[in-house]
Amino acid sequence: MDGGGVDTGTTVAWMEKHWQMYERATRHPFTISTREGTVDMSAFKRWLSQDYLFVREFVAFIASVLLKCCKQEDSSDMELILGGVASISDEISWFKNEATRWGVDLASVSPLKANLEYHRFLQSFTEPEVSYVVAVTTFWIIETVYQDSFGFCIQDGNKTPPELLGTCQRWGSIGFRQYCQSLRGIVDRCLANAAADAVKSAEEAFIRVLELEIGFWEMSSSQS
Ligand code: HMH
Repeated sequence: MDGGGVDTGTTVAWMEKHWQMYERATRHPFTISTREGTVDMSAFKRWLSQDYLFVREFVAFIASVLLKCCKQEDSSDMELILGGVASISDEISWFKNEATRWGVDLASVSPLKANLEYHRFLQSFTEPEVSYVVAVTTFWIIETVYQDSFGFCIQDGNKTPPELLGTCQRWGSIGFRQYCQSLRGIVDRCLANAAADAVKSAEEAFIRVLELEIGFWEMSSSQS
C-alpha cells in the first residue's frame, strides 16, 4: 500500500475485481433509461418516494459513521463526515419539494421489500462492534453508486428529460464527485492500516451494498 493514493488503493482493486456487479449497480436499466429519456414516470415516482424513506434511514447510518469516527484516535476525517450529515438536511427538503412537484404524497408511502432489506443493513451499523473502517467503506460505496449512476445521466450525449436533470445533478455534480473522492481517500487510508479481517469485512460490506443497490433499482423499476 502507498498510504491511500486514489489510483493504487484497495478500492481500485475491489472495483476491478467486482466490476461486473459494480456495472450492474451503476448502469442499471433504470438510470440508462433516464439517460435515454425513456424512463417510465411511474417508476421514477416510485424511486423518489422510496428513496425519501431510504434517506431518512440513512441519517441514522451517517450518524453512526460519525460517532465511530469521533472515537478514533485520529478523528481528522470528522469534518468531511460532518459535511455529509449537514447536506442530508438539505436533501430531505429537496425530496419534499420534488415530491410536491410530482404529486407524490410522501406521508402515505411505505417501504417496499428491497428498501426494508436495505434499512436492516443500515441499522446493523449502529452496533458498536462494527468498526469504523467497515462503516466508512460502506458510506463511501453507497454514495459512489449514486454519484456514478446519476453522473452518467448528465454526461455527454445524454437525452435526460429536462425535468429530471435536477435529480441527476444532485448526485452527478462535480461537487458530489469530489466529495466521494475525498471519502475514497479516507477509505483507502483506513484500509491500508487495517487488520486483514477488517479488510475482509469491509470488502463483504462493499459487495453487499452493490447487491442492495441493484435490488433498489429493480424495486423502483417494477413493483413486485
Ligand atoms: C438507495 N443509495 C440509495 N439512495 C441514496 N440516496 C444513495 C444511495 C445516496 O445518498
